[in-house]
Amino acid sequence: MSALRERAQLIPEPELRRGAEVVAEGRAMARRIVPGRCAFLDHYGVETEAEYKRRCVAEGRVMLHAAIGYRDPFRTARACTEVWEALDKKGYRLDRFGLVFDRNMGYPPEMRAEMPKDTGLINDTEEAWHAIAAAAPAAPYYGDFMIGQPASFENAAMAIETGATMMGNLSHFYNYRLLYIEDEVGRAESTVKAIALLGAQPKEMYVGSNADDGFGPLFTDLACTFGLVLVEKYLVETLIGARHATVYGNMFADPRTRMAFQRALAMVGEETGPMVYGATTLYGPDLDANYASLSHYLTFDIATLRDRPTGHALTPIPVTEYTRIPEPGEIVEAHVVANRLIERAATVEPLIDFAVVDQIAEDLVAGGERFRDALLKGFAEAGIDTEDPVELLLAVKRAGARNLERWYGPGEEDEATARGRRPIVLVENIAELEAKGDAILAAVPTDQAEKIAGRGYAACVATTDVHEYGKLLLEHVMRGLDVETIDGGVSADPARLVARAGESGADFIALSTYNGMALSYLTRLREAMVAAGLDIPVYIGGRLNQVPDGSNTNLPVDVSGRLAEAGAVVCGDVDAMLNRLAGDAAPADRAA
Ligand code: B12
Repeated sequence: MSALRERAQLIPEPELRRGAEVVAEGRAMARRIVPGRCAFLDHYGVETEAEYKRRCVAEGRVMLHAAIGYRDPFRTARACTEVWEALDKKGYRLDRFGLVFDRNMGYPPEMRAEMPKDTGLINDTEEAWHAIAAAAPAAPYYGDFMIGQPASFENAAMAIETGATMMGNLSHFYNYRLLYIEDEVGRAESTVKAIALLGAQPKEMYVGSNADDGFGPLFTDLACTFGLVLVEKYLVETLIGARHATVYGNMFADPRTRMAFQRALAMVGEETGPMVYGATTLYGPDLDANYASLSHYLTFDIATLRDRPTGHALTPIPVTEYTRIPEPGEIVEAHVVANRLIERAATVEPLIDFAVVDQIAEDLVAGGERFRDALLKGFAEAGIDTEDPVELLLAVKRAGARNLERWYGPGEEDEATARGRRPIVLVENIAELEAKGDAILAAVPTDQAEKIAGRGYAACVATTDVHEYGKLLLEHVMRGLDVETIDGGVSADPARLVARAGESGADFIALSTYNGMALSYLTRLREAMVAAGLDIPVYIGGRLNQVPDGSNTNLPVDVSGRLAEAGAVVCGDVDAMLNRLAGDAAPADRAA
């Protein structure tokens, strides 16, 4: 979309329910849905996690967060107890658990039985919610597939009634699309209604938003990421009358931007942040190397959280993160590393010049405010009601990261850059991904490159879930080899992907998958291809695993062999596909 001229480009619906009505409905429900208790609140004698966080900041304590979530809620509850007690025995305290829901929890409860399941936690009964709440004296933080999803309201209500006072995850509204369910307007209304419910509670409650789960990973300018946080604070605090708290960290590999983002949040008054997430993209298959990455990012997170507290807890990521969801013992190990680094922190701080990162933080705040103001002004000029939370949320989502940065980025216009603007603070991920793609292209033997380019291929590239980097990398490499790239979508429904590949005359599908559903997705895709009479190769790569049905470990296993049996071309990396494309019979020959 070259420019935003009129409302209908983003909001074609002639009629939308007024946001104020949805907010009123959510607030009214607070008479019926009241805060419950949990082991954490009782153990520390507090009313809310915010109260606890302020107490810890006053004591100079750096708090700690652990992400956890196995399909079986009772196994998850036992694991929470096990982790908390193991650390307690070592004299360490775990302050909060990030309960990692499965995508299945995003669906309205009555649909879940029929919908896909991946590797995460599924609270399928009230007993399950209560078991988690009672498992250990650590604050329960439901941060995935909660607010932002079709079941925002139902899940927020259960979390409130079982003692949670902070919960995620507004940014999921932008790109955490669920398969087989379409209703964006309904999802926006459920999201706003849930936030209004939180805002009307008699206690201080927060909706969290992880900038990295949303558009963060797709911007090239971190000032846009920070700007979207400011847009969300306006939406939640001014339009809905609730409280907003920011999570970030998954996609921040550089300590300068990690510290600067936290200090920028401090500069705009954030003081009860949920957690700073670990630098997960630093992790690879080598566990020893991951220990170094763990210590690296934690050292600087600890320093800035001690120097300029914002209430955020640290998140030590277990070293097995690259491969699969970690075991409880691996979570304990990572926390021992973090606690040891906290003990040594005072020896590091005098060596850090915070002025360097404060300068970046000031740029983020100034650039972010320009982004927010330009977005609200641009939307209003196009006729979008920026005082209506439902309409504003829909417009942000439908504009998408690329357009928002191109239209409202605070950087100077420069058509030589990826988004037509020079980033104020460069997000290294996209640049690194393009460099990775260039390296792959540079390594392709000339004859192979010529063969592929000469074949006039058309590739339909898609992902099964929110993980878009594999797809962006494939598209970059395909374009570099003169292969036409057709956008098959992110979190694409199998039937829709087949229709797209068919109507565009694609020669093959390149599918990237990460959430641990590779086999069930491929099965549905093959069924849709047979039904549509589409007979083209399917190349598949990413994390090719899945939790076997009836599994007693709840841990995913590799399914590469079964994917090949089901007719897919299994690729450990991009080269594997390039070799096949060069080796395979040309598209024309195949059609004959
Ligand atoms: C970045 C990331 C995210 C980001 C994604 C940002 C974005 N918009 O893309 C965010 C934070 C949003 C995210 C969310 C989630 N994530 Co995540 N994520 C990761 C992480 C850290 C990196 C994955 C990545 O993109 N790597 C970059 C790619 C380019 O590198 P690569 O994988 O090495 O790819 C190579 C090959 O695989 C190949 N390739 C990839 N695809 C294809 C396809 C073809 C056809 C070919 C030929 C080659 C190919 O190309 C590359 C070069 O060779 C991994 C852990 C890790 N360190 O790998 C977890 C991970 C994949 N995530 C995981 C999970 C569970 C989730 C969530 C479900 C968590 C939750 N409950 O919310 C959500 C997803 C929700 C949803 N709606 O789908 C798990 C998957 C578990 C499993 N399968 O066993 C992992 C392994 C982390 C973990 N240990 O728990 N995630």
